[in-house]
Amino acid sequence: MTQIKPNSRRGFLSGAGALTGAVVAASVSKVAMAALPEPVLQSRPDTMAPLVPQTGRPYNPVVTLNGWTLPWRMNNGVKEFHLVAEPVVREMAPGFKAHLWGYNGQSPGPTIEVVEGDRVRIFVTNKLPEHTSVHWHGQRLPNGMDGVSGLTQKAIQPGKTFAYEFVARRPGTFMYHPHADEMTQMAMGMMGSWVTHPKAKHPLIDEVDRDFIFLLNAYDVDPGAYTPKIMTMLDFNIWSWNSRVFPGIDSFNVRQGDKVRVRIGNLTMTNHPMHIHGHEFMVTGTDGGPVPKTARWPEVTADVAVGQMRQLEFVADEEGDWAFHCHKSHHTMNAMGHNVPTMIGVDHRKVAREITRLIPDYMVMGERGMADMAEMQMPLPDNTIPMMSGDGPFGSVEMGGMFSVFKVRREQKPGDYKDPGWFKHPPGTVAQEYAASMPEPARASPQGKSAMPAKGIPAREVEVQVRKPKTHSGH
Ligand SMILES: [Cu+2]
Repeated sequence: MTQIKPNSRRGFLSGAGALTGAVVAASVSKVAMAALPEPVLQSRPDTMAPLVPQTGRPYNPVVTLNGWTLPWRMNNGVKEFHLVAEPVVREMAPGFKAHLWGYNGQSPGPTIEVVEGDRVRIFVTNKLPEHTSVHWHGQRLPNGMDGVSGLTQKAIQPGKTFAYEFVARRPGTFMYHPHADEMTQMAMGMMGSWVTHPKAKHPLIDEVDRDFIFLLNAYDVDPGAYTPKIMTMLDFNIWSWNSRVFPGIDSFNVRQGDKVRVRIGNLTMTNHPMHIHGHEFMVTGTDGGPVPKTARWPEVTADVAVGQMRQLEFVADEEGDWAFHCHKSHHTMNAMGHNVPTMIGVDHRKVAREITRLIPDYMVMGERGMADMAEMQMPLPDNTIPMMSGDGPFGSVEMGGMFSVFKVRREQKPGDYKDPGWFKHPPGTVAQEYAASMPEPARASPQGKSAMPAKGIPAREVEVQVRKPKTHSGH
């Protein structure tokens, strides 16, 4: 077994726990596997404790959102990792499991963390039903280690193990994914994060108190189904962070005053404007390297385009529960049909009565907006996550998908990643119903009481109705 050592800060994440033991597939030759580092598998989707390095150069480890870091074996100065590409069952939220492909028991695969200058050897065993390869996105490496099947190497056939070896030359934020039948394999969840820590103090890479990493990914899973549709190009319905959706995504729990870094990579088919509440951040780096200080500017939303990575950094100096989400409102929703007409303002009681004669369970949706949907417990097919859910201290949050919360607390201990629960707002600091009597508002009068007198124009109400032109097929 490799050095999976629970470190001194264990137990601080909800469910932080043991990495499960190694399993070697029967389809892969036992003799061939004997010399390899035993693959470490993970069966749970919880955010695991950061893996404090036991060998090699020290560094401040990252925390993988709803994920974990892969332990390594030191072999004559080379860090050896073992990735196993295989079908996995991923709990995307409590009550919703997807049959994906991933690495070492999970999708995404484990995060790989190394130090600038490390020589790295990664064994990749293929337990998928088809060939694969691994591309090390963003790395400087010998061309033959780049992982593009057909171009720089032969594909890894089922049952075979390949070795990749290179020196991690550039510090920064990277990812890995197949470069073989990519459309299928990424739509099925094959991807993982990679961090190369600087070997010494770096003028453009600050030391931080909390360092989080995750990938944006998307799936198209029919309600009640378990396997994503791989032919979908744009109309995905499950928008996830590290193959989890709200309310299944863990919160980012930090201490007030902490310097926080969030590393985000995008392997979906569209861009995601990532937005934080209550704070401003700087984009301090991309998968191309650290951003020069003179080229940084403050933002509260940073777009992460397809195939890009961004490092957001800020000082978490405002206490509270701060939303952190993709700003595309459809990406903070879970699976549901999009072909629902807008019913706001339509009184369809009469027509509903008619329909109920034919379909007894017919339900009217959305005549006052869609917010009711969050609280309404509609019967759903098995293995389906509601469109929006998640109860906060004041009611339903009416969100799904790419949404989580930064919990900034004064009393959070350094290095403690435990969920502190909901924020207790100081008295008098929560928006609430205004109960006092309201003064008569001052309004402009057409009679010109306070402003310029209107000359000879009688006051009358004008209502404008906007109607969309009718569209017919063929026009
Ligand atoms: Cu988005």
